Amino acid sequence: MKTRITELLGCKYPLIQGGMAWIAEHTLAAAVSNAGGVGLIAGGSAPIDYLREQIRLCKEKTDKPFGVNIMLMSPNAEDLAQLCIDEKVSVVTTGAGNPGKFIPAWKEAGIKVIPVIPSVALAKRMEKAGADAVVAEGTESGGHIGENTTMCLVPQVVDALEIPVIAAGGIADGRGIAASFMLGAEGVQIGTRFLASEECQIHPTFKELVVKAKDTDNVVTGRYTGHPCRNIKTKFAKMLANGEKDGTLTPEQFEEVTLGSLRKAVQDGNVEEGSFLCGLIAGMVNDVKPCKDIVEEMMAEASKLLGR
Ligand code: TUI
Repeated sequence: MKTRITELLGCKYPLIQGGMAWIAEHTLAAAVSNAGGVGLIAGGSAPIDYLREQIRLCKEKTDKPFGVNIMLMSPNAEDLAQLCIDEKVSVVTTGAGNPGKFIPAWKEAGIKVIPVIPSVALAKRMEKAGADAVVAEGTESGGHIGENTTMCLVPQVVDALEIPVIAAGGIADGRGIAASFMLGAEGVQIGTRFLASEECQIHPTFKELVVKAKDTDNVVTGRYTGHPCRNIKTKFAKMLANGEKDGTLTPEQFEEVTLGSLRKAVQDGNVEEGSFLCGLIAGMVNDVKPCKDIVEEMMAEASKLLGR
């Protein structure tokens, strides 16, 4: 499956892994890259020394291209952006903001730049700013989300841009990949499916929640803070959603009780106080497998459906 994305990134398959904050570390990134996609290490709000080590460990595990996701709301974003240049990372994706001010330096360093965007307007700005491609991310995605759906957003972004578009949000098998190609995408970004991979280092309780989730076991919290996040519907997430709805939790209280909740989910599997960020497609993810099997099975299914 050759597209402008495989050409741009030098990978076998037009598939990149989601840059999941607190979750995507070098073991997962290297496994996805070794499987023929492009793995990503999440910068999140990590200290610079942690990310440097993760990049170096990833280089030891794979000679294939891999990247880093910069979460632009992080207070460390500037330092992490420079680290990607110093460590000669192949590709950077960005989330939760406008990466415009970093793009010239990344391009100068030969890094491929792929902003994740939730709207046509931002996609156009990113193309003008020199992005190599964009990820058009629908609201089906896990974590911090926009309002538009993958089905509606992807073709509109494809129509508006010259650069290639990667579809994201609600894709977890070959059917989703084939559908994305029908919408005009030339690649896919996949996060939730890789939560239930052997190489993903999240707490076993997190994996169990993903595998057991039904189609309705999912909820968006924090719309009123300006940072809506999609989660697995645990008791904690339901408490947040209800508190937001009935006004018993102020936005300030919301910020307070969710502080550190990503770490509590990922590292401790703490269902009482953790935020288990996860996409809407978890209902379709029913087993834990090696990344190689996940990637090969979904690409084979997509190829068959697309008649390639
Ligand atoms: O970034 C994501 N997903 C994320 S980031 C994250 S960590 C986090 N933790 C607490 C609060 C918020 C985030 C967890 N999941 N996906 C890509 C994405 N980017 N979704 C939406 C956006 C986005 C939103 C606004 C991109 C740009 C943007 O621009 C606003 C502007 O400046 O014009």
